[in-house]
Amino acid sequence: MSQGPLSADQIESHSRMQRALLEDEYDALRRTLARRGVQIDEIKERVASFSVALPTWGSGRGGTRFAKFAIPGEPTNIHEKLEDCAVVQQLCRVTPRVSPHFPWDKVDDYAGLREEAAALGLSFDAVNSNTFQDQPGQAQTYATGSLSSTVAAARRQAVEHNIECIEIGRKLGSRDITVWVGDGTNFPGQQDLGRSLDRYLEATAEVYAALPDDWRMLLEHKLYEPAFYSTVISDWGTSILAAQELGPKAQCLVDLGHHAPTVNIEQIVARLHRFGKLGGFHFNDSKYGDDDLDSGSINPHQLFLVFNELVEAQRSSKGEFRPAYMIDQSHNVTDPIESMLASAEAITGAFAKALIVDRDALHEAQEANDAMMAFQALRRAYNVDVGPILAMARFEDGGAVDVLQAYRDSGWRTRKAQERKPVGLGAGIV
Ligand SMILES: [Mn+2]
Repeated sequence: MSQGPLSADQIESHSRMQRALLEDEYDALRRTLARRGVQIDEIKERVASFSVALPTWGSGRGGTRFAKFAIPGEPTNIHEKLEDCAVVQQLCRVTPRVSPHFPWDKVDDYAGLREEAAALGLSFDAVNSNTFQDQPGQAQTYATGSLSSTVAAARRQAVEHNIECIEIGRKLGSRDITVWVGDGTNFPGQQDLGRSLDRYLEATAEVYAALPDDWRMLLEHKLYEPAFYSTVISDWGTSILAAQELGPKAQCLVDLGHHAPTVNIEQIVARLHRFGKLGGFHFNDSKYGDDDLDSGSINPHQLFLVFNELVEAQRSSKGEFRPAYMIDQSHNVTDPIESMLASAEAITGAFAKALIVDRDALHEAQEANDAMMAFQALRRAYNVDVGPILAMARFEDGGAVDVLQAYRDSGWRTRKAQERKPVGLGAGIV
């Protein structure tokens, strides 16, 4: 195992104190689940092999467009972000990959960065391009859009940036590029709704043509923000049509928060899978129209229902089933490491609950049109406290039984506050 940033001895001694209680709870749950014909060790093994990527930008404090409140010791560059992601991985054991964002995470030596990550126990997941903001010295502005801009030179620049991200990703060992554009309009009539999509498709096809054979392009849709009247890739319908037109290496990425309120997102997962276009999922939560709150903090039941569809999708998968899972949220008021730890726990917990669902009972009730018993098959699994399964899987892999307490006791942030330079005042989204 690679050396994590925290003391392994300290984590182990921390977990040792809780071991007796954990074993007692795990055995009690073993008996409960066995009565339902569920073998707890099988669930634990599936949980142990589950993983979700961390976004490099998630390790820093985010903000709204009004303000960002930095905390002492937060990371200031990709090297420090990797360190913090490694702390999360060392404690929770389900986040072994990081998803970088360019140009935010640009360095001169990507082979070196890959080695640096490996030494911390991390590898790289999907690369993310950024054509939703201008960078210092950039020739063209994205004020009129990027891949769909009416300005040919801006489209060209956006295409070249995406191709550069693919090249960087190859050096980092990535196999996916996630493309989200902020393109859209704020006024009816501002742009032609048909022609803007044409321009997007034409430009994106050039990026698609640059994909290596074993790569995927993940199209991420978003209903609104930063554009407030229309966005070019607004919903899963537009996304799947674009992915179908681009080709088999283009798939759709569903961000939990990128839909109109009350949209049935688990159904979107099922639909995309049906047509072989489910490429990935970004986890977060929302209360109103945002996509920034911590996973499972507002609607854990929805998270469970999403995983119920993902488990169904995996069971009915015809080929390789490897959706790119990533946490994508903005940590505005917490220590980002704590939010990522708690979110990883919530996401893995929803997955574990979905695994506990009695699929035979569910499918039988569905076939018999027994609505109540079908619902109860889900409800019975949702009501299980899977905490001991997650903790046992972590513990057996050298992680912490109580991730938040172990993190706080490590004094990591206090130490980093003395070592790292202050981030300073700032504004803006993550
Ligand atoms: Mn996202």
